[in-house]
Order: sequence, then C-alpha cells, then structure tokens
Amino acid sequence: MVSGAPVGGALAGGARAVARCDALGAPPFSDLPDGLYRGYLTPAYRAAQDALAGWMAEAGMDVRRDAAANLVGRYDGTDPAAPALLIGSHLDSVRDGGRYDGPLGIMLGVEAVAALHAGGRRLPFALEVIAFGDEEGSRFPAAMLTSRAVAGTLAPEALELADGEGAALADALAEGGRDVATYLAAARAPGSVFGYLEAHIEQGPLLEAEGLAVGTVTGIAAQARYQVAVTGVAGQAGTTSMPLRRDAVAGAAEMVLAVERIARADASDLVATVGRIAAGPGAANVIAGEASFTIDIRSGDAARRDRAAGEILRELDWIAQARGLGCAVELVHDLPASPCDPELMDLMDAAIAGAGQPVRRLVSGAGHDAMVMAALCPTALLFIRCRGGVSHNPAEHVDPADAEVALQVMLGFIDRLGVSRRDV
Ligand code: HGY
Ligand code: MN
Ligand code: MN
Repeated sequence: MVSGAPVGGALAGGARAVARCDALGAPPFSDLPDGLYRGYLTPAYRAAQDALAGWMAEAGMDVRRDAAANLVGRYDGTDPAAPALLIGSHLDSVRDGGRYDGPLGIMLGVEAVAALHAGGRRLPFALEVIAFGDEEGSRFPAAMLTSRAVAGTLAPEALELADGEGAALADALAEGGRDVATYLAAARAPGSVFGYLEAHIEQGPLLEAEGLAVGTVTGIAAQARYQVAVTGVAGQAGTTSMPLRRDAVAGAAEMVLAVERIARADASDLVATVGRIAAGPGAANVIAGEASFTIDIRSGDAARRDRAAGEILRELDWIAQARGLGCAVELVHDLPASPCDPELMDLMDAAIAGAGQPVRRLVSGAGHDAMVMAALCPTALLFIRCRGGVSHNPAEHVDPADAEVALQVMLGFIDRLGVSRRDV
C-alpha cells in the first residue's frame, strides 16, 4: 500500500478519482517541497507510477511499463485478438501546476475499468489505461514525447535530449531500467488499437459559463513552439553609454511585446505566449549579453498559425538587426490541428445525453495526447468543467460531482462502443 495515497474504497468512482489526484499532488509524488511539479522520469514520477500501478491492479488490470516508461494497465476482453480501446492522459505536470491536468483522465480510466471489474463484465475488446509520462515537455525540451512514441511518430534523433540540469534522457531512462535504444519499441502496431479516449479538464471557462459539467471536443488547435536565443554584448552598467549598448534583454523585451502585439492584432482564436525567459549573465550591474525565451503559437486553423508565426519571426529578425543583436530561432515542436473522430463524437454526445446532461461541443485550445494519438487511431476527447477555467496553476479545481458525471459518460461511451463493435 502506498503511503499517503488513499485507495478510498468507499468513495464513488468520480470522487475517488479526484481524491487520488489530490493524493498525488504532494511529495513524494511531487518534486517540489510544496506545490506540484512532476517531471518525466523524476523520483516523483516513479513514486506516482508505483501508486497508480497499485490502483490499476486493484481495478483488475495487468500492469506493465512500456519501452518509453509509460505505465499501462490492461483489462482483457472476451476476444484476445481484438484491437483494444486505449483510455489515457498524462502523469507529468507543469511546474507549480494543478493536480487534475492529466491525472484526472487516467484515474477516470481506472475507475471505468474498476466498475466493469466489480460487475464481472468483459467487453468484446480489451481496455488499456495508459499514463503518458511526458505530455507537457516540462522537464525535457520536447512535448508529447511518450504519446509520440506510442503513436509511432517519433524520430530517433528526437531522443537526443537533456534537461535543464544537463541530465540526458538516456540516463534518466537507464535509472528506471529502460534503454533509450529500445524506446521506439513503445510504438503500437497499426490496427492493434481501434480508438483512444481521453477525459480532461477543459482548462477554459466555457462549460462553467454555460452551467455544463461535460462537453464533447471537436478538435485540438495546431500548436508550434520555438526557442529563441538573443545575443548582444555584456558590458559595465555604469560606463557603457546607451547608444553603444547591444543589450540582449532590452532586445528580447521588445521582441516579447511584438509577439503579443501581432497575436492581439489577429483578433481571432490565435494565441501566442512567451512562457519562459532567461537572461545572462544575470547580474544587476552587467548589461545582458544574452537572453533566451520560448514562443508558443496556436490556432484551430494551422494556416492562420503559420501566417502569424512567419510575421513574428520576421519581426524578431528586424528588431535584432535594428539593435545589432544576434537572434537564433529553433522550432522545438510543430503539432498540426487534430480533429476528433466524427463517429466517436456522436457516441460521446449520445453518452452525455444518456447520462442526463445537455450536449455541447467545443474546440480545445490546449494540447492533449489525443492530438498525437490521432496518427494511430480515431480519438475522442471529453471535457470536464473546472472552476474558473483555471489550469497550469495550483488553484486548478474540479468538482467530484462533475468527475462522477464524466465517469458515467465514459461508461456509457464504452458500452455504446461495445454494441457498435460487436459485429466488427
Ligand atoms: O500546452 C498545453 O496546452 C498542454 O497543457 N500541454
Ligand atoms: Mn493536460
Ligand atoms: Mn497541461
């Protein structure tokens, strides 16, 4: 039994799923002494996997770790040769994040299997619950690493990564008994999985604003992420006159404001964010010789995203030239817009109505592993109301009653899939 992680036998499935996310929100399941950060392959990640493995086994699943160090629980169906339904989300978090972004979808998958197991039910296909290890890209500089490995869309050179402390992905994998040379073996054979279902908090205000507990997602916005390095000349803050400066921080600041200005001017669903910025050498009396920052650009329309990205990169170049600075831009990841499967959306709508809830479809501005899994199989994404739409923030909150509604919808969705696939 894992200390500090309640199994909550008496709780209803939705409430227990929330309670388990809460239990994983503090050490040893967080790498922060207070607040939540769980990076891929960190000690907190391994501790959380151990707790989750116990809950999966308790729900009647066989549990394994795949070649990408994802945790996978399998609940066999009546036909061992039939393709499986994957239910999942991610176990990693952003730094100082919320407790439900990712884990809630995993815990609800465990609860769905636990309900079938408690009823002695088997479906015509297996259910696999997968806890992806790296969706956020919060430790290594690449997001969706582990779902890309499972979907078979990861290039070998993408594994040549090191985290902010210089720890190589290969070494972090080896600490857990995994060999980076076999990482790509995590890829699922095409046809071995017939669908992917992810339940996730909305991370936006729409469901709450309309008084809805859940919604059917129609698709996920395209996103591009860049790493920008600005180089100037470090100098003495007291003796270098303003016209002679090549100040990397001042240049980066003008660039950051240009990113915001261009995105605002588009007056559409386009969003652009500078989430991380650093300067060097970082002394109060030294003019910065270098600065670096990230840019995250998204839109439901990939062409709109690409147009804005082109305008932003041209503006960065112009600012650098005007200030005599160097400016290197690296595309860190490029994820196309990902529509959810129309048939699965219809099944989700029917399951929502079957659970006595109003049906509402909405698009996702946030990225999810589902956008990567779409390369492997049809995907379905169920959104769950979260308070104030707040996420990537310790104030992230979900009502256990809404989680219970989501669980009922998932069970209704799985039952309808069972009927639709009985004659496959
Ligand atoms: O960035 C996102 O939208 C997700 O939280 N990874
Ligand atoms: Mn997420
Ligand atoms: Mn997130």
